[in-house]
Amino acid sequence: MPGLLPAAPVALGPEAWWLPGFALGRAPALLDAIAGVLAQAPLRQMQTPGGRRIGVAMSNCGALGWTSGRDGYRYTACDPLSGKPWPALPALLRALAADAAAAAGLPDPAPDACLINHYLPGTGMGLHQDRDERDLRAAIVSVSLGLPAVFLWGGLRRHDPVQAVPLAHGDVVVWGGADRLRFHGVRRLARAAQAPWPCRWNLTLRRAG
Ligand code: MD6
Ligand code: FE
Repeated sequence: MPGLLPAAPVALGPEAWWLPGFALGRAPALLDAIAGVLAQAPLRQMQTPGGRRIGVAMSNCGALGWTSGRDGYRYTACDPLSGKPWPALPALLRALAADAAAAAGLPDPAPDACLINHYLPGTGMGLHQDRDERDLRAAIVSVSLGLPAVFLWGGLRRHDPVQAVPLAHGDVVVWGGADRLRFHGVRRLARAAQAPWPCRWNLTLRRAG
């Protein structure tokens, strides 16, 4: 029956892979893990350094968490809302990062940070590079759950052509090495979607420190 088994990996670059359905079997446990994290570090809307509110709501788990505010983008050991350390990185997420990197032929990134992004219909994320991490070669593992979204996959320069990648529930994208600084974003989620999900979750696992 087509559609039930994960499709074959799709190369997005020499060291970047789209792994359709890779996390499908772990999705219920991943959603439980997200709920556990958010009970300690709730979703919040951050501001850009320029003072605009980011539409996607965020939280973190792991030794370091990514934050944005008037003072810039940074990784912090504590949640600025509570003053307490971010919730621990669930073992399930560490294992998923190692397994997905292996499937992509890349070394285990041994993540110490997981950014949780929550998208409602009508929200998206502009083209950007992930460059706030100390080691810009360790791979990033990105997990999509819930509503589908079009991932915009660009090049190393902002105005390079962009490829549209239709990410579905359970898909994983892994990139490192030569592709680590590729521009990417998420097209605004459709409002119509009579999908079984109210929202989209994206987990990006990184080695930040
Ligand atoms: C998202 N992801 O898929 C947004 N960044 O919702 C990212 O910005 C991202 O998926 C770095 C690596 C993987 C990603
Ligand atoms: Fe990113």
